Amino acid sequence: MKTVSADIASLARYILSADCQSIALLTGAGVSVASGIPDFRSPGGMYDTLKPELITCSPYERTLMEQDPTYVVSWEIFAKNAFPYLEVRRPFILGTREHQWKATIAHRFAELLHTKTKKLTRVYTQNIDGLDRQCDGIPDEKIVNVHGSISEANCEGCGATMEFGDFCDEVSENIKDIYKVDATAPKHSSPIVCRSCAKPLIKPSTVLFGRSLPQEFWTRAEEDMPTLDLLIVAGTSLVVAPANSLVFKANKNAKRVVINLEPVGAELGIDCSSSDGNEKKRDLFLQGNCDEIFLELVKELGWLDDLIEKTLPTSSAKLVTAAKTKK
Ligand code: CNA
Repeated sequence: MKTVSADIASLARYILSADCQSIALLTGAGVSVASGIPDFRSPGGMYDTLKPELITCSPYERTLMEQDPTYVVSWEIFAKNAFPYLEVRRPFILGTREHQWKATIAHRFAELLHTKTKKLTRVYTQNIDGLDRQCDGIPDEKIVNVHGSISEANCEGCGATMEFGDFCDEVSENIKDIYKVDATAPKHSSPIVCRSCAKPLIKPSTVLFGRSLPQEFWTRAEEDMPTLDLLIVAGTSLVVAPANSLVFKANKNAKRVVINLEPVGAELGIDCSSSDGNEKKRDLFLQGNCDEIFLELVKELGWLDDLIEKTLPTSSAKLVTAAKTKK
């Protein structure tokens, strides 16, 4: 059986080969975990740590969230009560204003892919943290924010936008801190109303469960998937539709690589079994931590010196320094 290192080496050869001209990434919360932002579904992730008993809501809404934590980010609850979403997301919103999180090795891999090879067709990110856009080397149009962005705010009712800094001030002054880290937060939450329609439906411009994806997702997928040579799926449980549909929208000749802590996508037709040295197998599963696997891949591609430690989160920077020292 071949090792993960051998599989990474063969992936690097494929990326650099003439057969591979168009590469897309479908990323999820796992690529940002190294920056300090937890994912949804892992132990210690948002669903695991959700405490419905602390949230401002009705007993019925609390029961819904206890039964299924995805309700906290659903349109079904938000339309009636914006507090569960805003209270749970308060630290993420305010931390984004403070530029608290840095792009990881996975994000920098996408940037290097573009600057070094020009083969990066698109990054489809399900993440809302904006870390892809910290990578100045990736042109804006190469990034599709499939589920929107936390660093912009708009009204779910009338669509009016609110300046992000103003929105953050309102969150800071009106929304209680259920995590008990901000002593200046109010004890009780009060509504943030839209300055245009006066409804309490202002929130970050993210896509709630039950709402439509941006048109850009459909247009770009239709453009990109028929001619794709490689789809790299990283740090996602692949359970959220329709973002996960890219794995079967990619044309049949496109190779698919999954980089994740655990096998994912079996029900979508992804084969995460071992490649056993068969380079012709369509799907390749590289099991492990995104930072570590992408670092190995960057090394194989000969781009290690292009990773700049000061741009990375501390833990990622340490990995890079150790790899450079070993060279
Ligand atoms: P998810 O369902 O929480 O799945 C994350 C996946 O990544 C799991 O399969 C984990 O095993 C895996 N994983 C976690 N850490 C690592 C790691 N270090 N290395 C490799 N794999 C890892 O999250 P998805 O992204 O699949 O779900 C889509 C949701 C999550 C989107 O709507 C996002 O907006 C939402 N989300 C975004 C962020 C963010 O913007 N950073 C954070 C949390 C959730």
